[in-house]
Amino acid sequence: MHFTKWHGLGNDFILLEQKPGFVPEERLPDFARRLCDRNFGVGGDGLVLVFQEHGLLNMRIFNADGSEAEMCGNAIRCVARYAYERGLVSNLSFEIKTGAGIRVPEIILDGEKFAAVKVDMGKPILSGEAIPVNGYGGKKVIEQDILVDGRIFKFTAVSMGNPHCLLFVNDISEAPVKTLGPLLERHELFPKRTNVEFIEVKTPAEINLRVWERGVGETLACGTGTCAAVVGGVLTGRLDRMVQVNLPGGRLLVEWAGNNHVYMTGPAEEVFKGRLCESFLNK
Ligand code: ZDR
Repeated sequence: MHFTKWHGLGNDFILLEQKPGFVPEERLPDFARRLCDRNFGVGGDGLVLVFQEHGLLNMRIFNADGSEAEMCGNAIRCVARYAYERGLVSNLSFEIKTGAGIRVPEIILDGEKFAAVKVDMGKPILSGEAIPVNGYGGKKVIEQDILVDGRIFKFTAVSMGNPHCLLFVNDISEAPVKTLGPLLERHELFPKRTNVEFIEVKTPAEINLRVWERGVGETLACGTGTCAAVVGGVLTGRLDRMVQVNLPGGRLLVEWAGNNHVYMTGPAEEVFKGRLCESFLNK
């Protein structure tokens, strides 16, 4: 079975063009976990399945721990470039069905050459019960208190199809990503667990961001988290609607436009091609 390896700003994925039934559905999480293992497998932050169904391009994303996420901003740029370069689509802009609904990437060219992918990431979800965050009903969750590790922090919650807990900090280099991240990921307020973003505002048009990803750990970049951070920054009066986001793995541009859709622009890179061994597949 052939696979390709991709990354979006160092957030890396194993991409398989396979219909989900290639291994029994109940074995998919374990398969993803084994494949993402950097010592016993190929290695990656996630496994992405790409397949056509009912005439529509689909993607499913599994985290390194085997859990399935609804959506992934960095992976969808990789899937879009894959689909474009492999001729699975014929236009520069097309629909991809994700666990969070349809998203619309657009391939940006520089002359003939690939330059970037701009993705219509849809509308942010702000209602507590939809994100989901326990105890807020249909209300927004903005600058609320959360007790973790014996201290109270202010957090804002936003879903971009997957849940994000946003913390604004003074200095990103000192942010307790590896200690608070896992505690917040599994905090009782978040019934589906959560991704956690630590955000330093440099100017209203530029932020630095580090992420603790649900089901993965600290990664070099997070597409949906970047979008959520800009939405949270606008809602709390910190940011403009067009923001440059600096992540450990590089830079993304995010705009929360007047039509309430969030647009994310960034790179997608193919790194290598490989073939899975039968023994690994059948284990
Ligand atoms: C953060 C992420 N890599 C992206 O680029 O959007 C998404 C991966 C899925 C995430 N870990 C989750 O929601 O469980």
